[in-house]
Amino acid sequence: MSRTLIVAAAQTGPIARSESRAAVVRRLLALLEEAHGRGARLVVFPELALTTFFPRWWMDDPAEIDAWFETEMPGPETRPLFEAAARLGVGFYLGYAERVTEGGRIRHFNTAILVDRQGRIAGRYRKVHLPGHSEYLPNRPYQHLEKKYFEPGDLGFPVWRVMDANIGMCICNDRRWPETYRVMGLQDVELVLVGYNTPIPSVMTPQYDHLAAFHNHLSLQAGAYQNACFVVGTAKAGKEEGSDLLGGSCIVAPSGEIIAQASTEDDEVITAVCRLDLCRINKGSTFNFAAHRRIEHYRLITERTGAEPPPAG
Ligand code: CDT
Repeated sequence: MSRTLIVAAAQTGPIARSESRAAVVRRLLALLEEAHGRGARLVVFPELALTTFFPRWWMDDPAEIDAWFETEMPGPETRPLFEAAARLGVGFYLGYAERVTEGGRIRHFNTAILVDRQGRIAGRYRKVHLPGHSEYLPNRPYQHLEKKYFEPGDLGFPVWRVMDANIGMCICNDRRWPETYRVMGLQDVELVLVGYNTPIPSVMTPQYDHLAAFHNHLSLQAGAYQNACFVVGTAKAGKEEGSDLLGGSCIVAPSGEIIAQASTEDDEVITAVCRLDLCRINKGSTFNFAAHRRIEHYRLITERTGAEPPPAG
């Protein structure tokens, strides 16, 4: 029997610094209800979906920093999302800043959770590829301080069997790295969920600002095609606290084709009917890993982090 899942990307427009968690959750609830009304059974919200993209600001005061983080999930402000998931029978992906005490120490992660249709947390992912910098950069319109406020994720790239599908998660900059998708591809992933905040101008590569939308779709489409899976990319978009955030939320098929795309930089729901068995076309042919991968030639990928030129000839 063919498996079909209607999936939604619930893009948000900008979130103001002053906007309360309760107000943001009301916006997310409206998007969840709209997605449900359009038949969606899984909704993908952005990275750091509960607040403005706070890594753009330098902060020293630990209390000021911690105010951006959630210490419980669900907490009092986010519980209505979980209740709506259970009431409507709609799962969701939610990105947020996670502050947790583990092994006797306080830890900060850029995290996403997968909530199932019963309103239970079925999966947790912590962002592995943190972009930006940890020191203050002068003469910039804003900072990108993810390396200051978060530590790299420690959970790898798991894939969960939920909602009758193999589902994996990653966050924003992770989508630019082929390793992200391939580790999930090796767990037979069928649906990769990604939330993002992509500031323009980029602190890292202002030379490529005019290509930001192209590089976003290039990465999502390549990940989907090369691993024969659907990819759902959801932006926080628009002008947020003076900083432009890329939109372009989209849903990509295992063929690499974009099958739904946002047309605004505001709160917007897009949906697509995902026939999960389409993943089997390339999982059983061009990208049949068991038949074609040559891992004896891939050792450098896990043995070497940075590029080294060949010895001079
Ligand atoms: N949030 C996030 O990961 N943004 C990065 C911007 C990188 S430039 C410092 C992205 O890949 O979109």
